[in-house]
Amino acid sequence: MIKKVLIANRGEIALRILRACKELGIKTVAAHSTADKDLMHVRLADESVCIGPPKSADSYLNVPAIISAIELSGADAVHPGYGFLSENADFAEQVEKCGFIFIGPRAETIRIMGDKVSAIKAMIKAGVPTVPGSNGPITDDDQRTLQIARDIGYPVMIKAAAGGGGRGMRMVDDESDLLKTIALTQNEAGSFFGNSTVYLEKFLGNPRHVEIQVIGDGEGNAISLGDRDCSMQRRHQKVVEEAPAPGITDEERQAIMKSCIQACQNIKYRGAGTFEFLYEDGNFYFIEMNTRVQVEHPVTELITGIDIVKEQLRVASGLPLSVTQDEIKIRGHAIECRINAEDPVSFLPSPGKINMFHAPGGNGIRIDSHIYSGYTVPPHYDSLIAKLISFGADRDEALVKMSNALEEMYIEGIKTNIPLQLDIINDEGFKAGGVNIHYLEKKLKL
Ligand code: MV4
Repeated sequence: MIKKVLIANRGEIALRILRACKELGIKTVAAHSTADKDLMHVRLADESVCIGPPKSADSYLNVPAIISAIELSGADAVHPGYGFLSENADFAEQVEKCGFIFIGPRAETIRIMGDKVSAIKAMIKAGVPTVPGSNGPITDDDQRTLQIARDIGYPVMIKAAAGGGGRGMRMVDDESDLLKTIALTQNEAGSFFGNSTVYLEKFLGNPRHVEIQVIGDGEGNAISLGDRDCSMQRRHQKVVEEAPAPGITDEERQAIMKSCIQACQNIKYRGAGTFEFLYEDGNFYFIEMNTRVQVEHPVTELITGIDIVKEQLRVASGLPLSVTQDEIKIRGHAIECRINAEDPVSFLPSPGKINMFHAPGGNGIRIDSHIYSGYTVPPHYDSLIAKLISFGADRDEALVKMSNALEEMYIEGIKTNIPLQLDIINDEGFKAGGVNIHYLEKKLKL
C-alpha cells in the first residue's frame, strides 16, 4: 500500500482525500497556496507544504513546485483531486518519470481521453454508443466535409478535439454556414488549445446529461457503479446531481454499464473514471470521458456503499478492486446539491468570512465540506464551499430529506446559493424527474 500521499488540491475534495487516506493508514501531506494555510485539511494533515502564492497558476498548477513538494516530503504518491492538474497527461507523466505514483490513469490514457477524437474512436471499438458524426477529424477536403454533414443531418455541432466541458463548440443550422463556422472553430481551437482539430456531431436538441462511474485496476479488470443524472446545470456548471438517473430502466442501465466496462477492459483502464453521455429519446450517446474523481462521486457512493476514493488509493497501490461486479447492488436514491459562495440571483461570487456555519444532519444526510465558523472563503478559486447529499430508500424520500436539510443549513457572513437550491428541490418539474440540460436556464429566465 502507498505510505504517504501528497494532496495536490484544496477545499472539500482535499479533505475528502485526507479522510480516505486516514482510514487506510496512509500518511498525508497537504500541498497548499499561501491563501489556503487555514484550510481544514491543512490542519488535519500529517504535514503541510506551501507550494506558492494564491493564483492557481502559481500554486495548484505549478508542476515543478508540486513535484519538489512530493520529493521533499517523502511522499510516494500524489492525489490530484478534480480540476487543476487532475487531467493533465504531462503532469501525470512527469510524476511517474520522477518515480512517484500518480493516483489516476496512466498518462497515455489521460492523453487519449483528452483528445475527444481519439476518445470517440476508443468507444466505437468497445461498442459504446456515440453521437452520429464524423468519427474523426475534419480535413481540408470541403466536399467530403459537406457530405459528412449531409449524412449526419442538420443541425450539426462542430467540436474541438482538445475541447470539452462546453469549450470549443459551435452549432450550425444549415449547409450555408458550415465551412466558415468550421474555419472559425478551428482558428479558435488553435489559439485556445494549441490544437485546431475539429470534428462533427449531430446536434441533440433536448438531451439529459447521464454519466456512468467506473473503476479499473489497470490490469484489465473493471467495474461500474452505475449512473448519475447531472442535467440540472447552468453555463456548464452542475448544480444538482442524483443517482440513479430517474426513469432509466434496469435493462438500459445494465446495457450501458456493460459497454463502459468493456471499454475499460480494452484499454486496461486504471483508477476512477466517468463516461459522459447525452441521453435522448431512450438512447445513450457518448460525448466525453473524465479520467478523475468527480465532484458528484458521493451520490454513487451512497447508492452502492463503495468508497470511490479508497478504491482509487487501492488500485494506485497495485491492489485489486475490493468488489466484483456481481457484488455491486444499487440501492435507494441519492441527491447532491452544490452549495456555492455566490449570489443566488446574480451568480456573482461571494467570498469572505463565514461568521457562523450550522450543518444540517440526521439519517441520510451527508455533508462534504471544508468550511467552519470563522473560515474565510478566498476569492481566488472555485466558489464550491459544500456538497449537501441526501440518501433515501427512494427518490421521494431523498427529496424530502434534501429539502429539510437545506432549510436547516445556516451560513452567515457570505451569500450562498441555498435559496436557489431550495427553489430547485421544490420545483414541480424537478420533482417529477428526468429534466433535460436546458431546464434550469429556462427556469431562471422566467
Ligand atoms: C452536445 C450537445 C448537443 N449535441 N453535443 C456541452 C459540454 C460538453 N461536455 C458537451 N456538451 C454538449 N454537447 C451534441 N452533439 C449539447 C451539449 C451541452 C451540454 C451537455 C451536457 C451538459 C450540459 C450541456 C449544456 C449545453 C450544451
